[in-house]
Amino acid sequence: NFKRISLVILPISILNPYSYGQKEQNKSRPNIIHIMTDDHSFQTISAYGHPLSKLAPTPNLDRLANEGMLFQQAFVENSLSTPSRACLMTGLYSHQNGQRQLGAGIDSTKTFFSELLEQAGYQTAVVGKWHMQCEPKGFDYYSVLNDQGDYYNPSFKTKDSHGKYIREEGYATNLITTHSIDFLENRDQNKPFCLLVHHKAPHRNWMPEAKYYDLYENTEFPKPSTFYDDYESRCSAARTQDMTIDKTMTFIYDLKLNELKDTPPYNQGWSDGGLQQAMNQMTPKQREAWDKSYHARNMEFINKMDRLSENEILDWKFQRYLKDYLRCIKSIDDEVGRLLDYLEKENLLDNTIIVYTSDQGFYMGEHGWFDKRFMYEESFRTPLIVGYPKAIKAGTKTEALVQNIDFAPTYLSLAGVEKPSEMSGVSLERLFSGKTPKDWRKDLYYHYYDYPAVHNVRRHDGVRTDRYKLIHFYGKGLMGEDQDINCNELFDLKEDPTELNNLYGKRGYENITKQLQTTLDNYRKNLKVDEF
Ligand code: SGN
Ligand code: CA
Repeated sequence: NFKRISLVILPISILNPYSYGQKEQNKSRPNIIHIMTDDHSFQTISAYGHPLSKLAPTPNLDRLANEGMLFQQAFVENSLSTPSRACLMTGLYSHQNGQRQLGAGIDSTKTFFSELLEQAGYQTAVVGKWHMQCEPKGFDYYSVLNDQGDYYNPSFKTKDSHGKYIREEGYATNLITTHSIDFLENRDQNKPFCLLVHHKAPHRNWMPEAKYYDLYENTEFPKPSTFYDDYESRCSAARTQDMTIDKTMTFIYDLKLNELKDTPPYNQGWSDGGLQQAMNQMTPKQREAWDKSYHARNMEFINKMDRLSENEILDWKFQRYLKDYLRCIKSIDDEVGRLLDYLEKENLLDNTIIVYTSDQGFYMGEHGWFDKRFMYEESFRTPLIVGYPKAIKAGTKTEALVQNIDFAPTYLSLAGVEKPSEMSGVSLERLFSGKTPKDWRKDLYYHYYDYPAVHNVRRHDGVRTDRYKLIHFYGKGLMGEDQDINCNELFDLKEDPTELNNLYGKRGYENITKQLQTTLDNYRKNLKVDEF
């Protein structure tokens, strides 16, 4: 062991100004905590100031933002779970790391930043959702969920469980936090650590924790201004998706009307068995608590359902969706608070960088939708809050364009490890002062590939600058009535922040279109993108 450590430490001590011994060096290298939720929209974090979050505040996330830095233009490269996780681990775009689609692809021969940190003497761990179709790589400790994981009594696989998933009693958000704190309690205190806390919540089907079943029950959440979008002026992709609250969201699985489980046509949805399965997995006590809150209100709606107009039903669906989603967020916020309190108690806050983000954004009814995938703002963007008192002043905000391929380079540079030359992302450390360097990137590249697939979102790539966005939808129509598509959208985000007005091909936009097309062409060429 000694041999391995000394071999690897040598080049680092050359890079590192603190060459006065391993122990001292470990004190100066920061600990890293990367908290990543699943599908958390920036609209539902009060630090971002969206009207929704005023009704459902997130005090602990706000505390992190107030004491640290709020990124107001943070994005993903491919708005989906496993692709986003592959970007995180490798610092590479999807076509470079292989994970283009949800269900397959990761090129596990690519270097994960966790491997480099481990080699550099960090103690590394991942807890919660891993999801990629490869074993966690570069971790001293892991405790990961089976695939998407379950909200109630989920199963975890650890390094010691020999490939077996073992069920644990409790609620996912709490268990993931508890395992994270357990790792910290039992860590080797002579080493810096890097801990990835990957929550399952608030992923579909948004099952809250018992103490919050009744929270927001009397709150009326405002609908976004684009809720009744008719997709006029957009490419056909916006119309042919399958992710509306109106048509796609199901009464049983998504909206928890378990009482309809034997009632056609409500019980014909492909996913509705999912609620049964989740409820069967509850202990009798958990089940009792669930029914105590949900049964009466479910019946109240079911009994009047036939008399309600389509619009009234849609209103009810929206409110039920928002309530359950935001209840899940409340637990996330509590548990981030619990972790922060632990770090404070252990005097770890000063020398730990704490990052809060999501694997992508989510639609809270914008354009009539839930889910993600599109390059439109709500799913392209992701929340990003960074606390790091050593380098970041309290209350800093930045508008710099950043992307999830930047995490790996950031963590490596914080640890004093040189970034492998093939990594596409760049370290965010240069932004911590709050000033954006003149040579910071001026645009971002996006590419979504998961079609044909659930939710029926067409393949597309595109670029975004501070102000404009160009999207190109492409590919053969392979589902239902889908046509082959080759269609562009251009948005002026300053004049049209909700992206309703496609300016592509309109008079007066020739120059900006040309500029953006050149930027897009350059990305495709330089990154060797092989389909578009
Ligand atoms: C599941 C969900 C989808 C969701 C994908 C991807 N269906 O398939 O609604 O888009 O995950 O989500 S469900 O019926 O199983 O809930 S991701 O966050 O993992 O990318
Ligand atoms: Ca996700």
